[in-house]
Amino acid sequence: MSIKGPAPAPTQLDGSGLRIAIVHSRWNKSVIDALVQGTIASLKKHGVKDSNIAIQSVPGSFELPLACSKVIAGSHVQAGATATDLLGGLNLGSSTPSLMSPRPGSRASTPAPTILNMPHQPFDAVIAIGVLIKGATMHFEYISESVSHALMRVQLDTGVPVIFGVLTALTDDQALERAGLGRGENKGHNHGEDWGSAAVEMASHTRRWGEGKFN
Ligand code: RBF
Repeated sequence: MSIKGPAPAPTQLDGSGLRIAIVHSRWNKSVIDALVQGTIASLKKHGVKDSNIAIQSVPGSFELPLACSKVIAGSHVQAGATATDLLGGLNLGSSTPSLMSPRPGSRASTPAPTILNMPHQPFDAVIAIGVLIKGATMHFEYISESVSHALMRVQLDTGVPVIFGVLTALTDDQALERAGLGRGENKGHNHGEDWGSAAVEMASHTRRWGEGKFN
């Protein structure tokens, strides 16, 4: 029996109001696919709606930090644009274009039901998923170190939790076991499940703490 692994969160996790992005690399894809599936299952188990989960991919782990940073920034732009569209879609007075008489080519010409289906909330957390397997080159060390530092920087710079879903494995077997795909008797544990719950917990904490609530 191992003593490793996270204890359950002290309070019930509720992801029903959260919007979460998963950004994953495509190196070592069979392991990545299992981790992404484990993460999605965990997010849904904690109440995150399908429509509030966005998935993006990049070539390798080295690309993850920039991608996370851009995805966070872009979701703020998207939320702002949707809010503007919603306001533009309302008939606020004679000088304001209404849905019945939109300016040609303006955002206000978008039908209201479409606008209402658009995401209007920036991401509450981003989960970065990659699999680095030590090979014969120094790449493993360089990439592992720079990616972990850079992902930490993204979350501290943006204030949006970035969940560290980057496996650093010495062998293929280690990577497989950490995705629940072990080839031996021990299938291992899919760490994606922990990353999904960590995202919901950290997103909820960050919101609450941001509002000055500590109970
Ligand atoms: N990316 C990974 O996500 N996992 C790896 O195990 C991995 N190993 C690499 C080994 C070498 C020798 C090189 C050149 C790249 C490797 N990459 C790996 C890709 C890297 O993260 C990145 O996508 C590319 O270097 C392009 O910037």
